[in-house]
Amino acid sequence: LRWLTAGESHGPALVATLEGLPAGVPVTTEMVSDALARRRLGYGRGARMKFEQDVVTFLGGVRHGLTLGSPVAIMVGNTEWPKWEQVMSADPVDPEILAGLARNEALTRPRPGHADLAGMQKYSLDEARPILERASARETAARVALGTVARSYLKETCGIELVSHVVELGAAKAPAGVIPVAADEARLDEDPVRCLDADASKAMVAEIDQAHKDGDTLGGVVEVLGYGVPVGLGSHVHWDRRLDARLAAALMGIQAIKGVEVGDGFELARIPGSQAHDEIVNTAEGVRRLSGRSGGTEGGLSTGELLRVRAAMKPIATVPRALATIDTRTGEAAKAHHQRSDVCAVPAAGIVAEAMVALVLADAVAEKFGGDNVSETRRNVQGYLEHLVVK
Ligand code: EPS
Repeated sequence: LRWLTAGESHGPALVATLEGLPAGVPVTTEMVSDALARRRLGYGRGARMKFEQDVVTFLGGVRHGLTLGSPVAIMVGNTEWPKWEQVMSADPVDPEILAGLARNEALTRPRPGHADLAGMQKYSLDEARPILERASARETAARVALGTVARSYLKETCGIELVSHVVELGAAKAPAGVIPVAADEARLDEDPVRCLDADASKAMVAEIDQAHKDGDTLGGVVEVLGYGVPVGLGSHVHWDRRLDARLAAALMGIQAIKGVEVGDGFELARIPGSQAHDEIVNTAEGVRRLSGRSGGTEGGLSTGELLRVRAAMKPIATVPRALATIDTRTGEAAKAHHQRSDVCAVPAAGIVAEAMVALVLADAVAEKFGGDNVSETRRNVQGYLEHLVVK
């Protein structure tokens, strides 16, 4: 698969293209809109989430609800655009008009934790606007749009289902061992922080309320679970073909993610080998692992067990109680610029993480099973599973 997104946070739209999926994958505007609405959920988001809408338009690759096998192109319009039409205009704008716009004020007090300063230095810019517009997590809307197509492909060809939940938010933690199934999705989406445990959810909401009062922001940890992932996606033969490496890169590529774990991750480093691995047994349903510590990958290959990955998000870097920085015009000490921000976007990060996992798995499924129509891919999956040397 090949996929790309383009677009700035306050530009007219985000666009995303995805190439390499077969014909016959069910996808509709409604499916993508619903996925984008899920990304906007979550307690602690800022004002923009309330008034902006994600307007979805398919520009190519889909006809009458099914992919054509040609590149899929999706546009997600920013309803905020009219306010930014001049500031973010592609064509030159009269400098006198720009000078009169408060919105166009040069951003010369780079925010610690953002791409602002290093971006200005690298791209030789005298203000941070051109950097933060693209670095913004607004771009994740485009990834969620593509993730919807990838998910539908996974479900149609392999019966794979993904679900995500919040396991930590600030200092609040969900109890260990709470593992949602796909049928829990509606319940998770109804929870303000997408956490299954009611007490932990309350504690997380209280964390966000406190951070809001303190003029602060919060991060957390999300977990994505993949049900029905067949054995043998990815490969042990080379580092960049390893499924765990591909998942880690994809999750780390989400804005503000600073850590990734596969299965029990860092915890495995702290226990002896006799307790760290998943022993193999034969059961009535065939060969199985007795536990799920590996997160469903061994040696860079999927094992056929539950896929389980986690991503740690740092607190939003636009902190209302602004952090120390410099004014790049004068070099003098200053407070970082702040217009508005989310207190916490961890619940949304779970939805984005689902999309990234879906895109990685779709890539691995397409690579292993090929096919130009979903029915052909499905036959290839079934034939492979029927002929496994050990079942
Ligand atoms: C973002 C800052 C906020 C968020 C935005 C991401 O936007 P603004 O600065 O315009 O208030 O609302 O997220 C989205 C618009 C979105 O759709 O997720 C940032 O700097 O990353």
